[in-house]
Amino acid sequence: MRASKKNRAHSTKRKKYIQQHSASGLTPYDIHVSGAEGLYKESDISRIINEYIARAINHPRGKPDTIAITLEKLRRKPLTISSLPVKTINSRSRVTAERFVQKILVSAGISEHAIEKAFSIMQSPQTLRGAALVTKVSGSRIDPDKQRGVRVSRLGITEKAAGILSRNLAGQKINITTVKEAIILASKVASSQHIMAELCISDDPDYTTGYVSSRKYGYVRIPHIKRKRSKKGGRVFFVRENTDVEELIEFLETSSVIIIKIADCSGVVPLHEILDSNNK
Ligand code: PML
Repeated sequence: MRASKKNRAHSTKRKKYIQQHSASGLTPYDIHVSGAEGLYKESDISRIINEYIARAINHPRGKPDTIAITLEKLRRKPLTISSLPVKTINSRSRVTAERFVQKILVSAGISEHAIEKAFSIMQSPQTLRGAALVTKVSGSRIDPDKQRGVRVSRLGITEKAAGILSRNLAGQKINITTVKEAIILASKVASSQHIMAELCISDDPDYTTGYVSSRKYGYVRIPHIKRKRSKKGGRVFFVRENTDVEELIEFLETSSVIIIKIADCSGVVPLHEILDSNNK
């Protein structure tokens, strides 16, 4: 599901784009409101569509003008993976949150320059619909469509694994859709050998917890990573310098991946324990 609204500041450019391309679908001049993905059994489809529509209509980023829903039959069996272990760091302000992000990413092999680049992408007023790909040392942005980024698609979780994940998250009082979907996405992303780490800051103005994820340290939730009411945010995937971009985009956008096994979900963990954990 993709929900968007017209960007009134670009209405002339938007009209021109629609004339030249198509009347439906998203133009680069629309504002992203919300999106959701999943792999589901046929019998669950109508329930899920209703849930997605309710979510799009009630999103804190505003009322959408367009909600696009696409259904696709899977042609191949999905690749099966385990979820990343989940922990929360005890950041109490934006300053400590950014410092923790910096420390974890540097320990995961990301250069300070690449981290600065990631923060500057997320500060941009134009929220990306997808993720930016940034090389881990030189900090170059290498995804081809800078307005769109790369969309992680075709990802899901089995019913059994979803039940275990929900129970584990409930134990930490964080059993909400936002967290579950972020863990599923981060686990697919981390399963690519091209990607060293991910930084995510929600673009939801009411949601101020982000995360840093990697195979090395797992999914680390970072409270207070942004100011309340800010609509800025996004995702950056830090990739190896010699990444085959086409191959990576093909994996992220079109290979189906499903979580069948759930890793530990700890509560609040101090930075030194996270850095000592090294799951690799
Ligand atoms: C999003 O809005 O999709 C990002 C969600 C980040 C969730 C972080 C967490 O609380 O674990």
